[in-house]
Amino acid sequence: MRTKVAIIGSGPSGLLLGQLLTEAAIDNVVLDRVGKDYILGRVRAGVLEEGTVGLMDQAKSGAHMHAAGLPHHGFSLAFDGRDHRIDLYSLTGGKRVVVYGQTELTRDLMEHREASGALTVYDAANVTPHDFDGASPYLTYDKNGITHRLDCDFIAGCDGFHGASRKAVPQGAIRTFEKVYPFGWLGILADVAPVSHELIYANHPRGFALCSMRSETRSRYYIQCSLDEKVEDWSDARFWDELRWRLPENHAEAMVTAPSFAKSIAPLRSFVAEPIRFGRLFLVGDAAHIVPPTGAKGLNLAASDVFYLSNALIEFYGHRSEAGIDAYSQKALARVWKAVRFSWWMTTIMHRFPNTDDFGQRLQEAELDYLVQSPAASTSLAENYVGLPY
Ligand code: FAS
Ligand code: PHB
Repeated sequence: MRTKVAIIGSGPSGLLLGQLLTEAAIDNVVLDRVGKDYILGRVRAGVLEEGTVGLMDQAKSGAHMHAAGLPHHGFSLAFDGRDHRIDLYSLTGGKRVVVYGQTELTRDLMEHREASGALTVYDAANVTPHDFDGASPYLTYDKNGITHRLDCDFIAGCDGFHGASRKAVPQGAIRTFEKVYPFGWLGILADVAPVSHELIYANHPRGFALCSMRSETRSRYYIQCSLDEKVEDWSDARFWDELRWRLPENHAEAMVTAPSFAKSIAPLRSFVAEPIRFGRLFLVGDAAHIVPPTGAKGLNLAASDVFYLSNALIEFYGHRSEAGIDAYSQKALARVWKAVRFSWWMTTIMHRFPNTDDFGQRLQEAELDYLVQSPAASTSLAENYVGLPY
């Protein structure tokens, strides 16, 4: 079998890239090691930058996002027992974010891909990139007991942090940067009205908390937890009590609870691989970088990588120019590192670190005070949160 672009991974990166290439009449095949239901069973991101919204429209997959997504013009930082609203819309000259679950976005892309007739191979085992340092790369994979070969011009490694693509790159050709945080996020979903119509990021002596949502009837809540916590040790009652402790009184009292589902603990890390182009192989999204979810950047960085790579491939097939391909790694990583910085910074000011001394704690408090009292500081937060330009 042959295609122009072989895409490993049917998550947001792979599906969005596949749709943009299909819209540009560039043949592509997406392969994933699991099935659709497993992918749609993962609960992850919830906030889309305008750039991501625009790419969903360009992929002709944005209708449900516009119908069900919630445009948000601001969010609150809660500390010292009260809220401090960050007015994204005013501070950025009219920009906003859209609250829409990654699960729904992935489902929209899957449905539009199916309708387009483009090929997706699910349950493809042992997907392995070959000869990507030459002009005739190919993939092999196992399915139904048979080993298949897929010849292609390019391979897009959209297979996430634990995927095969980055591992296929020779050790000496890649450099990685990593920071692991000494805590995780315990998250739940509950079919109950959110405690506030906007997101609340809370810094409390007991730890960080985040009040988010998926719709006006489905809430998404997180609390910072230690890395040795186990989901089974967290009953709903214990979770709701801890969340209330960490919020200002008005929210704690107003909170409506309901049985939770999708309760899980996610570790937090910052990770970047450099470069992210190796001959005819490109790393995209979580295969190339990971950020702590505090700044809501993970999914949105996957989208900006796809923006750069899809334009580069469209330019190659349209004008036989390799300029975009040659610039992909440098352009994508320049934006990635700014988002890595922002996500690290927001994580350091909003979480309680186990070894922070009194001096460090006062610094964090001063940073928060400065942040909400200085228009310049709030503007910097706002422009990073809505998403820096591509
Ligand atoms: P993904 O990991 O989503 O998709 C990779 C795909 O490749 C998967 O379907 C996988 O099955 C497939 N794959 C892997 N190895 C393969 C192989 N060898 N062969 C074939 N297929 C293979 N971001 C936010 O912005 N906000 C959040 O709140 C947030 N929460 C998160 C919580 C968790 C637990 C995790 C893990 C991530 C979270 N993220 C969050 C980040 C997340 O949204 C990612 O940025 C996003 O999923 C990136 O999309 P992809 O790059 O497509 O990678
Ligand atoms: C979410 O709704 O899952 C979410 C929102 C904002 C974040 C992280 C996660 O910063």
